[in-house]
Amino acid sequence: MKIDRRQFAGYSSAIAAWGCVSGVGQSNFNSQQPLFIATWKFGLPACIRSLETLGKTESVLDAIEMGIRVAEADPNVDSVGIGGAPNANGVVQLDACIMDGATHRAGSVAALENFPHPISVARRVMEKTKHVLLVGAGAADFATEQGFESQVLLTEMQKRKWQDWKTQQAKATGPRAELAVPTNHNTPTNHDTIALVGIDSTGNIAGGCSTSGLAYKLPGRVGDSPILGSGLYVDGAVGAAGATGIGENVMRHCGSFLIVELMRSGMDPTAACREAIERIANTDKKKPADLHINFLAIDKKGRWGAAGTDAGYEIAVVTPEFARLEKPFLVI
Ligand code: SD4
Repeated sequence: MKIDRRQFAGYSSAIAAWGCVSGVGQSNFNSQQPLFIATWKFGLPACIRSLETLGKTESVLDAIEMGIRVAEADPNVDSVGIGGAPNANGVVQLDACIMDGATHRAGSVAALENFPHPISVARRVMEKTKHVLLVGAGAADFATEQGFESQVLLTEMQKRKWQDWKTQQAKATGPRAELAVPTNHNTPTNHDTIALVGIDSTGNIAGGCSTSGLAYKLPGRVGDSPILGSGLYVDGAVGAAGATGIGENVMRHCGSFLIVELMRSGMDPTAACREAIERIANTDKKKPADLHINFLAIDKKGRWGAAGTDAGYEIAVVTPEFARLEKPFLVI
């Protein structure tokens, strides 16, 4: 894609002028312009970085990677990268994936320890190996070989919260896994996984997802986020979808793949996200509100949409003309 540099400078200042405006729902979009959307409030600076990166390198994959790195680098985003929530043993294990719609190339890492930017390691898996997914110590060895620098990811704040959880845990009964559910849904902060998908002005689509996973998960547990088709799926001929929420409720249904297939059959992005949630709820015989699953999607036409079961769920939408947070369709 080609963005005139002066025009791009104009785009950036337009975004600065718009700031964050609350909006509702999805809409049609001029497919001649790039578009990035991401989960949660912290998706906004990430998507802005994506748009800026696209203006510089003209690569939608670069845009996805650099956008997600913004959330990974922020210690106040407490479920992604540095400052992410640890597992039951107090160790931060990160999951991420990246996927290119045109080629279906993809890379993932899971249960990666001590590397703050799993999205970049995932991209290296895609570009430098014949594999798609590396996990645990193998993923960490690969990251070291590739020159990524390791660092301590557990912040003092997260350590204190984990210690409090351990104290409560000692008093509780029942299987540990039952207690390993996020405590942050429906809270004002709603810090969760970042799923970020985007399209450039020539219709190239890509996406990525990055998370520390469910707080206090069993060590070695991997959720939906690095699993292609679950936490993320991109098909250049159709669109892209991503997820946040309780991964087990997404990955048993290949949630993101399902949404892309629903869009292929003609649904718009919001309708596809709603249908996926309703189908999962029906199959599981549960109320949607009990599932804690939230989706977003874009299609090849440049339309975007989202639906979720958590009242606090919001998405960031960034184009050269505006940058804002939107309230997705709530399915309860
Ligand atoms: C997971 N889906 O590991 C991720 C985490 C998340 O709300 O989004 N939590 O299950």
